[in-house]
Amino acid sequence: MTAPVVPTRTSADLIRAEEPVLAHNYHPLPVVVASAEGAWVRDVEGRRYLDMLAGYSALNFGHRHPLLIEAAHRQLDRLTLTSRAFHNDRLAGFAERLAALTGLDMVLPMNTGAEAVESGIKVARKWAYEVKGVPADRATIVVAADNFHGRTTTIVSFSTDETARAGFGPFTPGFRIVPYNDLAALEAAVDETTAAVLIEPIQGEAGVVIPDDGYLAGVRELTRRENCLFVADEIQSGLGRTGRTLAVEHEGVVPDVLLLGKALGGGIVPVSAVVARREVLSVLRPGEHGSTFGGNPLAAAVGTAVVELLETGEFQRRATELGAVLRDGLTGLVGKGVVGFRARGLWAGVDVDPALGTGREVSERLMREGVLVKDTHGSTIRLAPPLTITGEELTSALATLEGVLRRDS
Ligand code: IF1
Repeated sequence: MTAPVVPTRTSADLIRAEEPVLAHNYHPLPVVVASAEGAWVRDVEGRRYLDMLAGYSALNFGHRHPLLIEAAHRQLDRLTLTSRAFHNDRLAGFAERLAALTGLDMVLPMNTGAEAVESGIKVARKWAYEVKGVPADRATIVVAADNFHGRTTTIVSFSTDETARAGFGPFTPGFRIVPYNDLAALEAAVDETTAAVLIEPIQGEAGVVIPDDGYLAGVRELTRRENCLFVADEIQSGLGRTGRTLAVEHEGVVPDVLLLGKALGGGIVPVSAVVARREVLSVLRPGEHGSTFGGNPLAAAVGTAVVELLETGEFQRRATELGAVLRDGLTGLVGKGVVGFRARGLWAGVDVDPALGTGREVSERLMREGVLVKDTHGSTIRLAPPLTITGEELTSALATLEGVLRRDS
């Protein structure tokens, strides 16, 4: 008795099938990806698209980088999970290589970016009570308006995006919000209760907002002077995206606490980490924090392979060199449908003339032309291709963008 031939469901079938059974917390573009390699994905019908989003920078090394897939396969055939109730033979190597890559001392391995942010908040508060001497439960953390640090209840407690907050209260106290890129406002908000300043070195979701030169150095100097922690959320800006291993390197700044995620897992498994000075992470003692999957051997094996890729400097160089192509291409589009852009390395927020459509409408037009991007807010689209993209692929994507922005399209 041969199994009945079930026709493979089309993209349209699969999109329809999701509707009654999948929570509607996203409004995806109408493309159903079935396979991918490098900077290219294919939908169910075999159509190819150039991926200019790269999983919001989780795919810095492209889809299924061979060295990362090999590391994953090798580990899958040996050991995948032990919990931290026992040691495993991959974690020490991962922590050593990641600490060395970042110039900091200790690693707290977690899974998602939000978990790294939450862990960073807990550690900063504990440091404030035990090291700085802030009275119990009085610690404050200063954050920037228009921030994006994840979706947990505590994290949206300090979001300024009503869509991310509405309906999820009551909220976690202890956070002060100041305008981004404003050192005077930051100075006014920091006082003897301040445990940390938590900021993105470049604000991703806000539309790739790059602070003035000197802002990050100013935050570093202020937090040192006021004896509070500089916590840099590099979950999206880090790991090669801006042309350096970390975006803070553009100002020669070393934070006290670094939050990493997304590309740290190579686009294969969720891997995140809090990396910090010894004095900070030493406040954690057994039983005070943890995670079932944090530091698991599969994550550590893939994370180690990611660090090895970054140690070569190849991806940082590519992001710098191709970032110049991106910047030049976007400069050429100003006045031709682009009203402005911000770019660093292979990362750009492109403000499209609203008369030509919303970011979503431009994203849909690009999709129909075989290029995948994601809008952020209003008429801004984000460009963040894999750092493995070729110059020809990047130039082709820019030409496609120029085409869809022509009024006649
Ligand atoms: C979604 C946005 C980007 C992040 C920074 C922490 C996290 C993120 C700087 C949390 C995650 C993701 C979340 C994802 C889409 C994407 C995103 F549009 F939501 F805002 F990239 F800009 N810090 N960003 O960018 O990491 O827990 O997701 O692993 O929620 O739709 P996570």
